[in-house]
Amino acid sequence: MLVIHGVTRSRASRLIWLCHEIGLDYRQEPVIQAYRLADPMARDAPLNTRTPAFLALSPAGAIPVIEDDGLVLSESMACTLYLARKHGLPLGPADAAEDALMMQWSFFAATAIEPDALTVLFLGDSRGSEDRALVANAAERLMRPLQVLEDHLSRGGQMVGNRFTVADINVAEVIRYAQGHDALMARFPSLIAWLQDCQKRPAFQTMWAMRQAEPA
Ligand SMILES: N[C@@H](CCC(=O)N[C@@H](CS)C(=O)NCC(=O)O)C(=O)O
Repeated sequence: MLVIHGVTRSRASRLIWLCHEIGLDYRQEPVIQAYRLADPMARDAPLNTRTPAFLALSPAGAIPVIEDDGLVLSESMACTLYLARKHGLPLGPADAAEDALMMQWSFFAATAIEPDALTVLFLGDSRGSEDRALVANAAERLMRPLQVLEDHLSRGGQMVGNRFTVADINVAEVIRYAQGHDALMARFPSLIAWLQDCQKRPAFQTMWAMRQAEPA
């Protein structure tokens, strides 16, 4: 059976959402981020990203990691793209061209959007003037890539193939990090409508309930 290492309050959320879309059985090992623990090396510390047994699986010390039929794989989007391709339509690609487009949009989200979107997520509620400047700069840099998504979604409605796919999951989970910045998101009506549709899906709701059930 597929094993997902990582708590749901992490990028493992992408994999969990995908598994529930596909109806794929999995076992979750709740490895937690070391930075969320006071002493990750303490004897009674929960399994975390600095635990030697986990580092043996993932030398980079990052979640999520999957084990599937002897394959050990890290990088959340490599995992979602692999699982979607393995389990096929409709979440996975119909052909090489769709596969390429799914990778294109996933890499675009991970490289052009995710770092600044995470700044918005982590510092968005901060009152400090330095943090507010960082958020303002991040929001400014996000304008261009978000406009690319806005233009794309206003033409087709979905990321790839006029249907909901792994590309929607990968991109939606990145955009979620910036979703709380109302002034930014209000500029992109097609993007926000698409995101809301993605998040209404039962599989997303299942993943979200799992996340909320975990300690913050
Ligand atoms: N690009 C990687 C990033 C992985 C990553 O940074 N994961 C975070 C949690 S979402 C982590 O494990 N941090 C561990 C730590 O800082 O201790 C991916 O998409 O999987």
